[in-house]
Amino acid sequence: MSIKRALITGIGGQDGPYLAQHLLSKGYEVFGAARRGSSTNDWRLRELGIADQVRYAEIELLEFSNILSLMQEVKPDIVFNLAAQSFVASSFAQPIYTADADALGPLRLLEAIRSADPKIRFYQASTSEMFGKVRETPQKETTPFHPRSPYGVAKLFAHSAVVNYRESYDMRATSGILFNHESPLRGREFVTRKITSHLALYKRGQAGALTLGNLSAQRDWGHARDYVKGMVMMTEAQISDSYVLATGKTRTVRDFVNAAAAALDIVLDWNGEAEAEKAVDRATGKVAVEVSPKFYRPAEVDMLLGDASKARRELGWEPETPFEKLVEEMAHADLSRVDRGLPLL
Ligand code: NAP
Ligand code: G4F
Repeated sequence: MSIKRALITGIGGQDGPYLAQHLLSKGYEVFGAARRGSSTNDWRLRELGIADQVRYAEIELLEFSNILSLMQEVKPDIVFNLAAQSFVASSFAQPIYTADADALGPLRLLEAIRSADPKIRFYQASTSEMFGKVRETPQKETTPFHPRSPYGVAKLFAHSAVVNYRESYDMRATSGILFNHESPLRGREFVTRKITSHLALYKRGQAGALTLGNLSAQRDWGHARDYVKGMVMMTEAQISDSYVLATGKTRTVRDFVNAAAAALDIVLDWNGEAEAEKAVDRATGKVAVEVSPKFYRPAEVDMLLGDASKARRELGWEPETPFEKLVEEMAHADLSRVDRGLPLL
């Protein structure tokens, strides 16, 4: 294998540490790039026990000179661009910042690579959010895009830029169109971890009812640990291309709540519809889950369901973790954190 030095942007997020762990296990040297904050955000790398095995660098997606000097100093063989303002709901409140980071950020990286060393391989974290108001089901690489959020619009620009740089400059740039992937390292603002962390606190009497938005939204949820393997397969392939990674199964937010509650031995009885829908805890008769329009989005992606047969056929990638195992792992990890008195980060 010729590729040895990998640079991961967004190392402090959910996927960065799993990717770093996988690359380290394959013998890569890993540089993790994060933006400067007022404190170090390395709890996920510490949870995986790899904080000392990653070399650190600073990156700000809005700053071209910083990105160019990073390429010149680190001299990576491959760059995985995972950094992004990745929370869809926030992109409605911060559309211009989101476009700068998520659309122009990857473009800055591509330009810096073209200038520093066009042989550097590039992976862009594209997303099923680009399918938005879906034109066909299941969604695959050839499905037309119809983004429904400033985040989806920005990511579609970046995805198109990757294709364009591949075609224009023969660059080894690849785009992974990943459907939702979750884990115990997921940020608490995303619905899955919001559910598991809140229900763990609820189970121990440390929280009241969980308030959610659209319970009927459907997502194709897989495990982040499986998806980072697909990222590496894409970049090690002979030909750079775009690939969908997905499980091929879709579930509602309500299904996720039920699975997480079951993993924590909470039995829920649902009643009502839309904003009046509620889940009552059978053991206590109290409301455990309720709905607030505060968490609705100006435009919703109602249903995502991916077809990863191209990745299966050309890369040999398969998702390994079933939905129930994913939810159980997340719920048990959060309950264990609560029981150990750890802050839920
Ligand atoms: P995440 O947990 O939100 O991590 C994103 C990272 O990007 C964070 O560490 C964040 O740093 C960093 N970042 C944000 N703005 C930045 C900026 N201006 N400059 C430098 N760094 C910045 O996301 P994830 O779940 O790991 O996802 C990784 C990538 O895959 C993202 O690009 C996401 O959009 C994409 N994606 C994710 C999924 C999914 O289901 N997880 C699916 C499809 C695509 P701070 O810690 O400082 O905020
Ligand atoms: O967990 P979510 O915030 O994830 P969303 O919007 O699907 O985006 C995630 O997946 C994308 C891939 O398709 C990534 F590109 C993106 O970066 C991110 O990782 O919301 C999932 C669904 C939505 O339909 C939302 O309306 O859950 C619904 N929902 C219902 N109640 C909620 C809530 N979402 C959040 N965050 N919080 C709620 O209370």
